[in-house]
Amino acid sequence: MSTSEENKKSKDLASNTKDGKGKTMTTNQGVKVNDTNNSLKSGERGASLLEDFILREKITHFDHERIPERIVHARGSGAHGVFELYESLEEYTKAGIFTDIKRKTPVFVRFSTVAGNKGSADLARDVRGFATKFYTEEGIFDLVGNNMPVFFIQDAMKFPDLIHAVKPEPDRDIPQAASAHDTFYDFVSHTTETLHNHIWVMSDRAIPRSFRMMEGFGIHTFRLINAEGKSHFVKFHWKPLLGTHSITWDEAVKIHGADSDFHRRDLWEAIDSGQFPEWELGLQIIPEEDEHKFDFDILDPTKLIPEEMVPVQRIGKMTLNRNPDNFFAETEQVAFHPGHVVPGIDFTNDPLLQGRLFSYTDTQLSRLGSPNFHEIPINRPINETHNNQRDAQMRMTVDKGKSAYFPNSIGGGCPHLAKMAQGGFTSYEERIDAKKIRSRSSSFSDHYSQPALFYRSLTDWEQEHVADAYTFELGKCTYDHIKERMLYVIKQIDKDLALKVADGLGMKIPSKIDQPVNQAIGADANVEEHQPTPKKKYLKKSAALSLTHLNSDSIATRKIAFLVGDGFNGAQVKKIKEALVSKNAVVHLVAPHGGTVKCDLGKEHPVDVALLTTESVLYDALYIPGGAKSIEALVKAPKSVKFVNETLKHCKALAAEEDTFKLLDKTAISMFDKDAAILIGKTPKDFIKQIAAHRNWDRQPTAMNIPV
Ligand code: HDE
Repeated sequence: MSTSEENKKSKDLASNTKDGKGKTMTTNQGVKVNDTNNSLKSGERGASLLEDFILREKITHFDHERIPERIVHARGSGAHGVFELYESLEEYTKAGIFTDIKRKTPVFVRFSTVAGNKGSADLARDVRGFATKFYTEEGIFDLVGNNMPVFFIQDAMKFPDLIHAVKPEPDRDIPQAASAHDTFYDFVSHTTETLHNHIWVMSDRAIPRSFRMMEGFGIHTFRLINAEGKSHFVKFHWKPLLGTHSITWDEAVKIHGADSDFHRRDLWEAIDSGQFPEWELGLQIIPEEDEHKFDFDILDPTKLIPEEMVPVQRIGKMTLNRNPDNFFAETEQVAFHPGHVVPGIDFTNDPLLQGRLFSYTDTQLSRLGSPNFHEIPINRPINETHNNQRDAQMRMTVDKGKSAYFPNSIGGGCPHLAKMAQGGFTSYEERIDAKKIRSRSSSFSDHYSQPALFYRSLTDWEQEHVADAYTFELGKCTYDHIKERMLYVIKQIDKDLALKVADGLGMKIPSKIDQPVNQAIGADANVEEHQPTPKKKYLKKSAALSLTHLNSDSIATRKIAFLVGDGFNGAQVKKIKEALVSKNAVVHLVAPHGGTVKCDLGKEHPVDVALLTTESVLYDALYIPGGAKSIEALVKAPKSVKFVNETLKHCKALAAEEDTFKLLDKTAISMFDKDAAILIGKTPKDFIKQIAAHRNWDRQPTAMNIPV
């Protein structure tokens, strides 16, 4: 049975899917069309006639093809899939997706960047959205998360300020999809609650190798409610089975030019080739009684719960196994909402989550144009829906009957209310006894302990990348007072980090700054007063915060370039290629010219891509087979030296045969201890091990000095 046959949502979408193959062209009114190339005119060279309904329909539809792009997360890529549960969580929740292990719940996932426009480059330094729509038998559950476990702000009221600060500056509309500019750092330096999410953005998490190799987080604390009505707090995590991997900033900048659709293409090609990306869903479950046992407030979305304090239980697996049929109909029109929950899942009072519960319907009204957006095929649930909501623009459903109100007798009292036994939604009866107040809880005021924990938990090379990122971003700012404020607040996270950044900027860290450090929580509030001094250190390090924590020895879908010229050693290429392809890696023959390339056995091989039209940054590893003539040809193609040097600079796996030194001697290889930098004449097994490790960061100190 094919994937789409067994997936209830794919079956449901099929009723709205059209294919024009073998069909006659018609107007939207069903009239057959004989000519779609010429408008109706008064004579061959005469004026066009208004009565031409075929022209009018074609142009009118075209004129209205665009809808407003998402105000944030405009750039995105989606895929269909399925979620399967490992074991029932009945003890904690009555939600069918978390209790019925026989189900294959259809999902649609959309990954995105946040700040850039719809056509912006994929490799911007940015948070990634990771939004999952579960089409459950009890209705839609949307888990609308990010690839970082915390958010910039604590209260929804600050969201427009945050986004206005990071988006292009309003007078000149630059920079596109970049946080490295004055308005963003003006905001961040005045709003210290941002610093935790911000340091994640300075880390390599903000430049993932692939959507398929990043974690996802629900961020807010939610509730699970069991059949007895008992609540547990929960945090949601997605753990990628390919491990977590990132690229370097130098690669990101170059990928912008070489292939600005890098992540979109990567996701599409992996699914298209049958290499389905997989994530395990992990839960951190916290009993109600433990709400106040932490050194931070679990309702504060700028805080994570270290996995060492509450372990992540992996409860099921999501597999993305089908590309969309139509980008607009599916990926663009999909409408997520953190308020789409099913019985067994409920909200907490996290003030950011509460604000989101309003925003997501509101935004669909301007983006999709009608409260009937739930009828768009990608958005409609797989179970039946019935209520007395009626009409509005683009209503698709033909509701029968006279009564559109409740209670009624004319309609036999229908649709009738779900009794509890039939699984109706009942909100968790949280006890509330409080004064109405516009303020921020002082339990949210510790803004430095967790960014410090994050930085302490990184490896040396990760820390180095963080320092470089701060230096780059602040280096792009033009106001000195903004940079000084930033240096001051970075010092509160980690003094050595601030010193490195100050050094890179050629500035000094000020010992104090004029205005209160946090103006965001209220005009007269100085959050410094609430800061724990020294910073809290409930954990020395949290291993789970480093990218190195989630490893995989798989090289599936890794792209490996074979640099070849005419006369390459055919036997060597065959052996290495077979070994890599058997592990589901993707091998490309990259040659100084297009067409075909001849090996020393006289056989012609199709060139996958000519050197001129590709770049090393699009690959995960490089192999150079022997063959005197081939090496001669590569030496004559100067881009091959750049290709090798960049592979070295970005600390990627590099294997070559003994007789390739005529080329290698022209590269930066002499800067390294050769055995550490390159595998010469080694077995495919060694190469595979290095590719799986993703990068050899021990090379980094020397690699930084390669001038490419
Ligand atoms: Fe969103 N966010 N957000 N956000 N968000 C949107 O909804 C908003 C927040 C996230 O692929 C918008 O349909 C407010 C946190 C993702 O379609 C909008 C606040 C998290 C996506 C909106 C937040 C997210 C969005 C724009 C603060 C991680 C893309 C288009 C109160 C947990 C979903 C849309 C997709 C999209 C508002 C904060 C994740 C405007 C007001 C925290 C992944 O409604």
